[in-house]
Amino acid sequence: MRLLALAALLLSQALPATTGTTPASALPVTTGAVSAQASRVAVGASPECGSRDDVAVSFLEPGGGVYLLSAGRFTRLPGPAGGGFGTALAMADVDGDQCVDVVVGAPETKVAGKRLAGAVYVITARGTKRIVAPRPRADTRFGAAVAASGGIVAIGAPSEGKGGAVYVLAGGTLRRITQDTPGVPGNDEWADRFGTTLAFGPGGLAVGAPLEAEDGPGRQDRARQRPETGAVTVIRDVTARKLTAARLPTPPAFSTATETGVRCVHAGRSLAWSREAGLAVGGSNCGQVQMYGADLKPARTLAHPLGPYTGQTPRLAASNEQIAVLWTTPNPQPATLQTLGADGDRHRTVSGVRLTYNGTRIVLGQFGAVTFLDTRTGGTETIKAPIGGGWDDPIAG
Ligand SMILES: [Ca+2]
Ligand SMILES: [Ca+2]
Ligand SMILES: [Ca+2]
Repeated sequence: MRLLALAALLLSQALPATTGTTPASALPVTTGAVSAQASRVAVGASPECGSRDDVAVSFLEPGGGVYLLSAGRFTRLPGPAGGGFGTALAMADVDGDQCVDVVVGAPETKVAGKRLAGAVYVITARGTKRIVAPRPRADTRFGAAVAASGGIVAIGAPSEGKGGAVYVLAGGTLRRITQDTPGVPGNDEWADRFGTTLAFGPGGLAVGAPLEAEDGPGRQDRARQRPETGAVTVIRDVTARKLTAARLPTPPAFSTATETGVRCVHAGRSLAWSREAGLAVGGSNCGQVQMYGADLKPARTLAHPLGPYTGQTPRLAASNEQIAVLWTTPNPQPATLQTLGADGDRHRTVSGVRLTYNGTRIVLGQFGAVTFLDTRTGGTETIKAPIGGGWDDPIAG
């Protein structure tokens, strides 16, 4: 992965407002400047971008912020204080300059007087672009999830409207997608939380709706009696004029209770999608992850090596070649890291609560430190965080 030049982040210039034609299904992007304090510095030629691997780490405590960890050093990224800035993170080359950019969700941001309307910041070498919903509304939590692939940014607003929405930023336009959008299966029902999780992969964009109830066709807005099975929808091409999408088959353990009486709920609470290793869907309450193949049919089911820990949602990450599952316990340390790749499964005992891939390394975030694990050699390197941080701060690489 070619990565963002550290110095480039210190630019405070905002990008010009995006212009261009607006398809009928799209809405114009709202832009605005972020109050970055740093002055302009020489960026130099773009070869700097590819010289080292960077990771974005959030510290959600008051006075925290989002930091770029580059060559063992943390540098704070420009951004507002508060507003949940850093609740969600993604890294990709959004503006196409060959340097990886950082996408930061701030779902608690007040926008136009609307509390918890939410905002997303795209931080590039040229500056920062702020994105908000075209019609900001209170309590929608725009930016609670973000994902990025190439020049496309997906933004979850899981509390918007009835069942939640996903916005797709591509080519300067912002497109709103719900379960009622033509081509998307299912119904936009109350509190589905569509857009809670997002993952781009070889087959499109996977969207988690972990509070979806498995209650048959039609709307069940008023009589919600079925368990919250959760659902994952794959939208094949989010830029297509007419969308096509499929809902993943419900994992078996989410439809019926196991012999111990445990039933999984909230499929799609965690998501990761690898080009080679498949699509991984995590739920709650039973310690299971369901894998899906390239055909989106169920493949393997993975189980927590220490048993069905109630309340623990397996954390997931993907590289092109591997899926990583972080099985946590209530303790909360240590955890078991399971990796799935062409050379089979591996289990390792680690300290970590969040994880991401950075090339062939897995990056584990925990209280006060970040650990790099080389998946080929098993070697680790732990770097102390600049501030204490919390147990569950987001990380992206
Ligand atoms: Ca870029
Ligand atoms: Ca639904
Ligand atoms: Ca339903």
